[in-house]
Amino acid sequence: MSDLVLLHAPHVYDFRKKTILYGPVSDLVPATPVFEMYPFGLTSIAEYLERSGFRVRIANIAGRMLKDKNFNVEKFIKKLRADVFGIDLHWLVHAHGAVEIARLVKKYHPKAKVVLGGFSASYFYRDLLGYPEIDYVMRGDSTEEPLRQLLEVIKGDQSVETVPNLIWKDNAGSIKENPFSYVPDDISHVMVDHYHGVIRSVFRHRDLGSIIPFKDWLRYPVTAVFTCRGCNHNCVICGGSNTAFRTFLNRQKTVFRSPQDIARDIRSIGKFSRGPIFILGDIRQLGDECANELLDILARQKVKNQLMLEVFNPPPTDFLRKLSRTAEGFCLEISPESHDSVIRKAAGKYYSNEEMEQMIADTLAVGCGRIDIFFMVGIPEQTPQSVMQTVDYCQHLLEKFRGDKRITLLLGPLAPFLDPGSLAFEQPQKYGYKILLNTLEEHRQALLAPSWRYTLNYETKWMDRHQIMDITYEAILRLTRLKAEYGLIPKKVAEKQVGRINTALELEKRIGELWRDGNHQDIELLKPQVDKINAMRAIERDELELSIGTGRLRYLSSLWSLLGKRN
Ligand code: B12
Repeated sequence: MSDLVLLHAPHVYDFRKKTILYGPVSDLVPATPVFEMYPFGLTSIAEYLERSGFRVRIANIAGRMLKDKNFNVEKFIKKLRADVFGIDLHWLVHAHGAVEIARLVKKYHPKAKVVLGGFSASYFYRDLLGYPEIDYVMRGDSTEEPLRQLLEVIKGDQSVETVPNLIWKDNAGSIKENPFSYVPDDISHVMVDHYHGVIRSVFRHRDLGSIIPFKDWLRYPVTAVFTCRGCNHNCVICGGSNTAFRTFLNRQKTVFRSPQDIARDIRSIGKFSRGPIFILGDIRQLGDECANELLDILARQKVKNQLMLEVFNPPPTDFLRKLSRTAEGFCLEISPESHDSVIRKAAGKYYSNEEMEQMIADTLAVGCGRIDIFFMVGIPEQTPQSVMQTVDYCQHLLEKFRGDKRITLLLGPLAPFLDPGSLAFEQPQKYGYKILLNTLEEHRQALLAPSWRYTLNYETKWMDRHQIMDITYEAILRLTRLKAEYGLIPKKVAEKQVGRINTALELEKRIGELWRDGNHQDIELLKPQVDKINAMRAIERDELELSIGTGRLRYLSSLWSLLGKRN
């Protein structure tokens, strides 16, 4: 029996039975288009509550469904025993799945309470309480302590009206909003030992499958380390921007973890994994002093895992030099979004191509392992022509840096949803957007559409959703050919990707015709072809993986440290 079971739903339930051409919506993240990755915060919640004396279990339903096509979700949920079930609706892409999983929980456990949380739940909290199977929504980016209080009052049969950040229904069914008052400006009490917490849970429940964060994780065990909650920047399309945090998560100030805590996480991961570690959030946001301190500690720690770092703008040469001394073969990620600095500025990023190219030159010169450069389709002021010019610019970069194999150029669509809470979503006219879906239910239904083109929740003044889809495919096609031309990817692999995209385009066309005619039955007949295309792996996924050799996970070592022999 658990006090709390945390469930992660697939984007759509049951995706295995639906005919949906997903498109390149998740090609630039480690998860598949089912978005099986659960919010990392679930591990933080679980560890904090366990430390407070509660028994918590995480079950990645989406992951289990992906791994085993016969996995019986209802049977699995029926067997679970808990007073409270938590379901994340962090990413809006889970709008359909999260509510459907809540329904199944209530079907088999009518007396248990169902609580939803995460960024999208915090945004759509009123909509959520309209579904009878959802009892509570817990708002905020830091729910560990409010959840502890919720479990406490439920156990003691007391009223929930004292629990901060909670939205609930009283006996008459009217919605009650407790004060949104728990927004900590110090988070040193959480994420203290969450990596080992996860491993302990695997042993306790003898259930590795439910905890794996994404489908390919055992083969490619990349882990993440968080540096902050909140953000100092205001990218127009981002639902995790400074303004979004202020407005919907009530966080007025970004809270940073200390260099010591970040370094402790990295050390802790090194005990069970040799896989790459992604340090999330530009460490320069911590301030120069703290960023330097972190690098000094890491240098002393002699980190063996390859480190990946993201930067929000080009860092100075000194920083890169120091980084290379600390983290040999590090990987750097930057997202200029467009080649055009005017468009980049309209998206909320303020640096020139000269600055970026200087950074690329410096990063290569100091001996980085790789530099990833991300461009996006669907940003303000961007036309189809401009997207293709971005590919021209990629060619310019490959020319300038003589096809250096350490440069990875990536392009993807802003899809399937423009983030709720982002400036563009909240003030569409100002930023040239047209919002096509507003309520949670509209988003839920759109996720069931047979192609990602009809799922998109936005258009821009410069591109409608058909153009966004068409130009994305065209640009990826050309970029793929370009990479093959410069020897960045093998010709055979490029041909396979070109074949995959061309087949996807044919299917898109057929689905479009049938959809317009209202012939939904014939769309169903395309399921085998659609499933085949969905299952083909995009080349970008391979490009984004770092080589990690053998001995990636050191299970025995982690078991050893759990037994207390080593620490
Ligand atoms: C790191 C990150 C990622 C990582 C994932 C890490 C992970 N597994 O959590 C990667 C790069 C893989 C990623 C992918 C995606 N991301 Co992202 N990501 C972020 C980022 C930059 C930081 C998140 C963070 O720091 N979390 C801190 C951890 C510790 O806390 P947490 O997980 O949020 O959990 C806390 C609360 O949210 C809450 N909570 C969460 N779940 C639950 C559940 C319950 C029951 C309760 C009560 C509470 C609760 O309590 C937790 C603990 O306090 C944010 C932007 C930002 N500044 O926050 C975007 C962000 C969350 N991502 C976003 C998006 C859109 C995506 C993608 C859909 C993009 C795409 N199309 O591929 C995918 C989804 C992948 C998937 N699910 O399979 C949007 C979400 C907008 C929205 N409302 O939908 C954000 C806001 C901004 C952005 N555009 O990047 N992302």
